[in-house]
Amino acid sequence: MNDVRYSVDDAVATITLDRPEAMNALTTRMKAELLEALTMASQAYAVRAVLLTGTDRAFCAGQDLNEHAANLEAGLGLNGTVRTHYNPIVMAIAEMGKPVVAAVNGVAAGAGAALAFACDLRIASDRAKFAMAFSGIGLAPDSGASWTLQRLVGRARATDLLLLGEPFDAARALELGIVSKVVPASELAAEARALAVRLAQGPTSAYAATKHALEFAASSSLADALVLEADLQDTCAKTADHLNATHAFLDKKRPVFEGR
Ligand code: T3D
Repeated sequence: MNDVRYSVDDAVATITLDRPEAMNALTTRMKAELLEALTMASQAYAVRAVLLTGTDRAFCAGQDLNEHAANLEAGLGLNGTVRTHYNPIVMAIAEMGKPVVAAVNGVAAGAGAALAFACDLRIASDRAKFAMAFSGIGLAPDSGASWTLQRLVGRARATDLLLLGEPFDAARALELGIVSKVVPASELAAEARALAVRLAQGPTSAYAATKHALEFAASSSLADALVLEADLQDTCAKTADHLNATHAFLDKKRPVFEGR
């Protein structure tokens, strides 16, 4: 991989968008590499949490507009990238049976912001900035932003942010509930890593079930959500992690989760 870095340590797969000269804006190659990295993280048994971040002063500036303009001029339109790249990337994050943490180190714009929204948890540097840049270039939201943002902040605020496209800083993102924590820039990498390691030491199957339940319940009736919860709970109840943690509680010990 050239523009995306992938490494695994302490059961955490760290995926770093690494094209700082263009604020980690997404080219076709980079999107293919990001999808490859997410697929590797998803399939690796040894990986139990994922950390997504960017190099230098940006998290991700969204679609690379130089490549985009070249496609438009060549009469290729979007060249199929929403269906071929963005949608599978977002689904890979959503369907990852492991928690995904976004460490938003700087600007997150357009599809870059949507990538952060697709993650399970977001922790931001005090230098982070979000820009729903789609309307600014005459596009509608993609990469799931129409789905995720209104679930994070409510429909009225999502409409405001997406139609007006006003950038907002990390403090505002915290107020809106988009990020769960804002830390000084110098502390972001360590804080985000500590969070990811904590999740990697958790009950991986229960986390996968929790993600599944939340996603399903977001667009289903209470009755249907209850049915799925019962099924997922049956699955969790059969895991060694559940049995061991139950005994650990009764023995007044700290549970050790092995992810199985
Ligand atoms: O195929 C499709 O397009 C469909 C999919 C679309 C999904 C999308 O993501 S649409 C939204 C695309 N992204 C944007 O519209 C964001 C454009 N960038 C900005 O609004 C601003 O650059 C930022 C808010 C991200 C950062 O502002 P600022 O003031 O901190 O930095 P800057 O000076 O504007 O940018 C720094 C450099 O990064 C600059 O290059 P230079 O002049 O130093 O050579 C700038 O051109 C470059 N850059 C920033 N964003 C992009 C980019 N280069 C290519 N593509 C970008 N998206």
